[in-house]
Amino acid sequence: MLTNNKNVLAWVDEMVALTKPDKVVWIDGSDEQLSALREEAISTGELIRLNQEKLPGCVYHRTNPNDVARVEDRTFICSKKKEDAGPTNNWCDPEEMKAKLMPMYDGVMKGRTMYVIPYSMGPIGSPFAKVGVEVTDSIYVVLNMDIMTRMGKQAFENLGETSNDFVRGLHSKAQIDPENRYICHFPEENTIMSINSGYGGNVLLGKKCFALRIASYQGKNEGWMAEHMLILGVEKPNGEVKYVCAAFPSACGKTNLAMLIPPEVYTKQGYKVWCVGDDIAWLRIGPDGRLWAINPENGFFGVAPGTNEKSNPNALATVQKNTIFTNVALNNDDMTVWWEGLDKNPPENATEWTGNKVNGKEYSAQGGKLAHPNSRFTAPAVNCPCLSKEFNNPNGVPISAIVFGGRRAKTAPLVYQSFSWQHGTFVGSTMASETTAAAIGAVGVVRRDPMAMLPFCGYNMGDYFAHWLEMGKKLGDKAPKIFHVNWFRTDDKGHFIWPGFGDNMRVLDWIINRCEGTADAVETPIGYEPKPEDINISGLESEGVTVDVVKDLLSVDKELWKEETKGIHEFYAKFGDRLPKELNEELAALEARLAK
Ligand code: GTP
Ligand code: SPV
Ligand code: MN
Repeated sequence: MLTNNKNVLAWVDEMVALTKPDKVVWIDGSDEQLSALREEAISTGELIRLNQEKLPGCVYHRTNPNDVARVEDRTFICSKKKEDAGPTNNWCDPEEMKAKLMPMYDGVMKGRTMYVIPYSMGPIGSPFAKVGVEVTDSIYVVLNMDIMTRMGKQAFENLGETSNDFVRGLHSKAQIDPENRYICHFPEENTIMSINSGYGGNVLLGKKCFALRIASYQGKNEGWMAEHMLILGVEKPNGEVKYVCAAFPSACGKTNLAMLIPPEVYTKQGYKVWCVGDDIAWLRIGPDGRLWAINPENGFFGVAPGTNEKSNPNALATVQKNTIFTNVALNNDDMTVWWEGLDKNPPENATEWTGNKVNGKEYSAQGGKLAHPNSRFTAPAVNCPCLSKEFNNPNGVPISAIVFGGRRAKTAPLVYQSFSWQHGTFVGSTMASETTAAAIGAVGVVRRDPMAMLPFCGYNMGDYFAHWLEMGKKLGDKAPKIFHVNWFRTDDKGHFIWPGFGDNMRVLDWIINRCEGTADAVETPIGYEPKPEDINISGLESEGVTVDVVKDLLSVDKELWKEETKGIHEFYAKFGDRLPKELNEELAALEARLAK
């Protein structure tokens, strides 16, 4: 036992009595303990040791093929009142859900070991940080939590003997039965229950379940925000660093933007980009009245496919050691890993993500993909060559700009700025994006995903929008400026027009100049846009990007936008009187500007 906290001890006792493990192991986080667990998992086949010369400390894991992504239709917010979960969440009465789950958890760990994982979201001792305790029957979960959080004894340091301020997380793989898979949140009880999955977002309970669903609810009550945002710093040639948060839906480019390497025209002048976080931001108003952000995580759970030397060299460097690879392909010749988009040489003697061995070129006959589209790496933040020196700063970093974005083939332009915080809240609340492989279900379907939080908001999103407006009022003229970007506009052949990745720096540059008041803008019905010639395209000639192309990327098709407002009306109608009236006013104002 690593703590004297009475509430932790009582809850763990209760979980032991419920799940009846053969053995209980408290995770202190020591190297000896973790290497023993790693060896145990290797001996049972749960993990496969990779080539220790090429990939020191790295291991490989495959989940059950029925268990490869978040399951939004089996994810529940169990608040006492249905209205408090709101129209965008699955809801179930907490007692009813427990009545369903308890028999499933009863004795589920018989013959297994229960691992008790204390962890901190946020640097230990930070005023932003929060403690969680996850009990699980999975070593894979323990080893991932070690990378993704500040895990072990240290997490209990500031909890004291009587505090009840920790998030309880109960996880069991059970039988990995998709029909009985549940990811349930009890925001009013600081509790998460996950069963029948072994996949990332469903089982690393510190991540989406706590740091977004539970924390968003805590943030509303305590006056701060938990957001699905990356945090990056742009260092200018004079050494000054400006921090930006960006919310894009799952698999829409957060990790890539957070680790961006600027194009040569910028590096020559001395610009650098530093990564503070790639997925989640906790934001508070600081003593100076500005908005400050920490990354509550300690590692990256990133999408593997598409990661390569050109698209994201920093991510590739990050995953060369002490990394867990999940559902990528295995090269059996040299025990290394491979995924689509890594290079043009798929291994011939490979095991694909499903566990099937494939030989030669046969793999393409088996659905064409060696790695699952949502295959991932879990890598320690300290590995990242561009990690910000503020990464562990307990007070976080001050935010100048908030950026929203998604995958839109046509409607949304490359970039625009909102007229105000209130208008920016409207822009975020009406975000839409094509769905990706990060969640089970159809891919490529446009859906509303406000602030990229649709699957992650732990309470009524109408109240969430009101909380955003409230935060804006508190921030006043110190509020970050709000922008919207879209890297994913396509031409008539369906190809992306904007080169993206490192070249997104060119858009960040305009954003930062707008925050500093040094860039011009033109007013359009949807917001302020750069003059096409104010996006620096020097060096992009070879990619065929001209001022005319930028002009095209910035065009606003009024007819498409009028269609868009219809969709927004429909979406807003779901919230009834929980929708803040300011947002309907913004919608009416947009319609009036479009009608002019
Ligand atoms: P989650 O971890 O699910 O939250 O995803 P994420 O938002 O961090 O997305 P990530 O950066 O991993 O990118 C997901 C996919 O989008 C990858 O296949 C990338 O190659 C692709 N992508 C990222 N940035 C760009 C870009 O600027 N342009 C284009 N065309 N694709 C991009
Ligand atoms: C996402 O889907 O946004 C992720 C991966 O970051 S997961 O941890 O599975 O949620
Ligand atoms: Mn994410």
